[in-house]
Order: sequence, then C-alpha cells, then structure tokens
Amino acid sequence: MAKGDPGGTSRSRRAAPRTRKRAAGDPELVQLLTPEGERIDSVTGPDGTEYRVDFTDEEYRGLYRDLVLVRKLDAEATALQRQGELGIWASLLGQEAAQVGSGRALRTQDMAFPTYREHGVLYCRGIDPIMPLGLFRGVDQGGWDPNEFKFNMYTIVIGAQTLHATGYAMGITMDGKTGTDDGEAVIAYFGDGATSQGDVNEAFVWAGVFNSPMVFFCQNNQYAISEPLERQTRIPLYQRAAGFGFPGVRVDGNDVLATYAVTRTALDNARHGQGPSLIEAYTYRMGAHTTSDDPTRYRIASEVEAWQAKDPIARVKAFLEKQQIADADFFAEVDEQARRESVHLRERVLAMPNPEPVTMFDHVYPNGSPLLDEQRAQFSRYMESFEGSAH
Ligand SMILES: Cc1ncc(C[n+]2csc(CCOP(=O)(O)OP(=O)(O)O)c2C)c(N)n1
Ligand SMILES: [Mg+2]
Repeated sequence: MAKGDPGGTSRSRRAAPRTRKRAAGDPELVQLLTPEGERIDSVTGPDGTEYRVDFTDEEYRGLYRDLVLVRKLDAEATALQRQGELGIWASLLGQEAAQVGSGRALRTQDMAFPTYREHGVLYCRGIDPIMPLGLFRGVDQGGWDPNEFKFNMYTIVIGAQTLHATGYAMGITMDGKTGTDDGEAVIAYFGDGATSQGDVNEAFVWAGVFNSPMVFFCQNNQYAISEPLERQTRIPLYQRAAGFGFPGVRVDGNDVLATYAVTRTALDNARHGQGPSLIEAYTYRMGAHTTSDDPTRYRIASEVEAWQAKDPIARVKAFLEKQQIADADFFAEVDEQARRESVHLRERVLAMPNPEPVTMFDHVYPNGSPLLDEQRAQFSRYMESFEGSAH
C-alpha cells in the first residue's frame, strides 16, 4: 500500500458516511469490517480501548492490493512444491488479513520475529518474496538481512522466537530506544499450538515482569497441524494475558482493518513504555498445515465452508465496490500485477540450483562436529546405495 502513515491520524478524502456504530455482535471480537463488507465505525475492546481506522481511499486500495498479491504468491509457492520445485511449503491461505493488517501496522523501526508462515508480513516489510523460497527449496538459509529489514529469520522451532523477541525487547529498553514516538517496539508471531509451549509462557513472564516493549501476536488458525484448538486451551487464548499481568485482546483476524487498528495500538503502547500485550488474531488455516499434510483426515468440509464465507479478501472487495472506491479496471489491474509477479517468482525459483541432499549437514555448527561428520558419511553411503537404481 501507499507509503506513509495509513490510518490513525490520516484523514479520508471521502466525507460521505459509510460506517456505522457497532451492532450487537460478538463482544469478544474486535471487528471493523464484517464479512459482508460493512464498515463499523469504532469498537471498544475488553479493556476499554477504542479501535478505529481512518484510511484514505488510496490506502484502502493499497491494502486490497497487498492481500491479493500475498495470496497469489502463496498459491504459486504451493504449486511449485507440488511440481517438485520446493521441498515443502507452509501456506498462509486464509491468514492474509492477519498478516497484512499487522505487517502494515509496524513502523519502520519496529522489529518482527516470525514463524515459518509469515510470508505476508515478510512482504509488508519490503523483503523480496523470493527469499523464503530458497529456504523451502533447501538452497539457502533464508537470505535476507534481519537488521536491514527489521524482520528476523523464519523460525521452525515452535515458540522459540517469542523468547528471542523478548530478549531483544529487553535489550532495546536497556539501550534507551523506547519511550518516545520514534521509539522501537517488537512483535513476535506464533500460533495457537505454540501457546502450549514452555518457551511462549516463559516469554510472557519475562516480558511482563520487565514491562518489555512487546506485542505477542498469536494467529489462532484453529489448528496445530491436526490438533484442534480445544486441545490447547479451556479459555479463549487472549484471556491468558491476564494471568501474566498484561492486556489481551481478540481481533477478527480475517478483518485487515481491525487487525491493523489493534496491532498499531498495541505497538504504540509498547514503544511508549506501557509494556507488553497479547493479540489473538482469530482466523482459520484454509489450506493444509504444510504441503506434507492432508487436512481431510482430521476436519470436515462444512467447517472449511463456514470459514470460506468469512474470506479476508472478499470482504474488502465488497466494501470497495459498495463504496465505489475501486472499479472493475482497478481489480483487473491488481489481478494482472499478481499474475506478473507470480510468473516472475516462478522463473526465479526454476533458475535456482537443485540442492544436494547431503548439504543439509552444512551450517548446522560453524565448525562441524564429530557426530555430524559421522552422520554425513553414513548418509552419503546410503545415497550411493541408490546409484543406478530407479530411486
Ligand atoms: C518445538 C517443536 N515441537 C514440535 C514441532 C513440530 N511442529 C511443527 S508445526 C507444529 C504445529 C504448530 O501449530 P501452531 O503453533 O498453531 O502454528 P500453525 O502451524 O498453525 O501456524 C508442530 C507441532 C516443532 N517444529 N517444534
Ligand atoms: Mg495453528
């Protein structure tokens, strides 16, 4: 979307009223755009905070463009895996609004710690979308500079990045980088399953007692691989924050506007020294956990269909159409850009080398280890045993 400071203080060019006060809905869920594309003017969160956005028409169109592009690039990556060009892919399908909303809420100086699924946040940070594909093809370790883009490397170890983020947040406080409008804040992404990890709970303790400039951003996509949410918790996840002494809020993670508003507020509170908070972005993983997973084994089609009706992109499109903020030419142009960028992505993946399986032992330790050397030799012998065979 357009550079600058969307939402918050910026004024819309349109004076015509196109919003309404919140109707009786789910009091636990902050929502500013309904699945039907109706705008809600403002919503009060559980701790009395009022959430609203005030985007210009260009900024609304920019958010739509972001959503469409990240979905298309993600679909291309899934196709590339299916065609044998990537080892594995973790799709963000269904979670575009949670990622674009929070990603665009970050200010330039803020630091983000992702999992392995945050391709939409990566995109918003200005990182070339080709970068994670090298990782998933096994030709490199990611490739972007975390300091340049303020976006850490992908983390596969569930929950580990929340501790890294909390340590980083404690560090920037000690460096005196918080407490002003230009202050820095830190966001850590993790999933619903990760909330059962010791690391995440330890991060909550440390961030809480040190009043760290942290936003814990949990994308509750309802599953940890095949394990449904009810295997992780008996209470709504956002309510866990109370036990650690900081605020928690549940936002409609399929609503890019509400996700933006809630994340921006939490980050600004953090940068001004008001401590951590937990955001539970309530969403749904529309695809498989990864391309190695078959979700039809553990969830029913009607559940997926119910979430289809809450699609994060369709509601923005409906809103743009109803309010005449965008016309058919705009939608066609965005589709064409998405097509072009995905073709470009594909061409660059096909130009990458084919990694030798044995290279997985490289870079585990900077100076190797006897055990690893032994495993490498064993693996090489195993691979050689296939030579000349059909495998
Ligand atoms: C410490 C650790 N344990 C187990 C795994 C295997 N694992 C990979 S993804 C995953 C589920 C994570 O679920 P969630 O936190 O909800 O994130 P999502 O994949 O749904 O985005 C598990 C158990 C791992 N990567 N790390
Ligand atoms: Mg999950």
